[in-house]
Amino acid sequence: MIRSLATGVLLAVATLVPTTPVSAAPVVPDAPSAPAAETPVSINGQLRVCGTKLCNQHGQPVQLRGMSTHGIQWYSQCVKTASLDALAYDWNADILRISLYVQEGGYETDPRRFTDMVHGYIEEATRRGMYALVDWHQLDPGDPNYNLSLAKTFFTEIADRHKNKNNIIYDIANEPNNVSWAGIKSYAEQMVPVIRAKDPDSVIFVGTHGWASLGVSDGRSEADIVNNPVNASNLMYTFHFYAASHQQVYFDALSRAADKLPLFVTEFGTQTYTGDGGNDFTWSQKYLDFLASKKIGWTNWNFSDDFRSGAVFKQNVCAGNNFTGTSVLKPAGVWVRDRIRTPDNFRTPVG
Ligand code: IDC
Repeated sequence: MIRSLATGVLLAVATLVPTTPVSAAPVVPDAPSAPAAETPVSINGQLRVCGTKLCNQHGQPVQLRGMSTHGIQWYSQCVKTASLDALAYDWNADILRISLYVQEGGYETDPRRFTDMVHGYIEEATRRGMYALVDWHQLDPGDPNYNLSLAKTFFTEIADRHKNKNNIIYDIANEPNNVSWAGIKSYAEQMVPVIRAKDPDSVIFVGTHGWASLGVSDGRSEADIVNNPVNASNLMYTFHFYAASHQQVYFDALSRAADKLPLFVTEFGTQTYTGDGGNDFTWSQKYLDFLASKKIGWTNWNFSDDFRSGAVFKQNVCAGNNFTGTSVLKPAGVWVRDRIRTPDNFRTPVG
């Protein structure tokens, strides 16, 4: 990623950060005399959808790369000062996906508490110059309309509180399943105006049918969306893949859709769709090369120390305060950290 360094002072700050004992203080001192270090948000500013791409404040397509939290009702211990410092300054991530489950002990059990957690994580991402992707992680039941009134309440408050920030992206449905594309479209057309009433220039994501497979897992395809898109601007459709399970079939859908629909990969794993099992780094690399070539952004599942192979940290790492380097990582974590760390080319216009 960037944080290209304009001065020796900034170079010193940046080189020290990963090895300095973690503190709660902002890494970049708030000193008006010193130029601010560059961050993904300071370079790119407010994003907007332009054609099928996500563009920065200068109208240039950008690819954002980062991590998704695990469900914050389970793994909030992995989302703290030291781990977020590692994500921003050691992994050099551009974006943090904040995964708010609705069911399974999530939002519906205590809306106030979970909304406040999301507010807090947004502030932490913002402080570190990362984009904050607010993920309404509906999953079971799969029809997002089931949670419509909860979603309206939640997003109204989130959008109202953070409308003056330039780094918020709203994902209104993680993985719709057992619901038709028409049902998702109807949900989206009710939710988009709710968010835009508070935050008019925001980018909004919506999950696609068949667990964000562009319909493939339902025996459908991206044609459902292409022929009947959500009636809203500044909107992207999400696609998820788990490389060891999905291989060629999902890859083909992704490649067909990439030039037709604005896409963002809000979840992927190098293993199977259980988030566990062996890694298929060959297929994973093939997907990531394709996403890079199309400047399609992604967040990997997930930034936790869950026992599964797709949780990047070894078990019990989150109990401590050391999250930097590779010794704390499982193989999937080592692999994805390397791929997030490769430099961004935010300043390189594409044709
Ligand atoms: C998994 C979690 C696991 C949890 C399960 C059910 O890793 O701890 O018990 O969800 O909630 C998805 C989902 C995501 C899944 C992930 C891995 O969006 O919630 O996480 N996955 O199975 N889609 C495809 C894979």
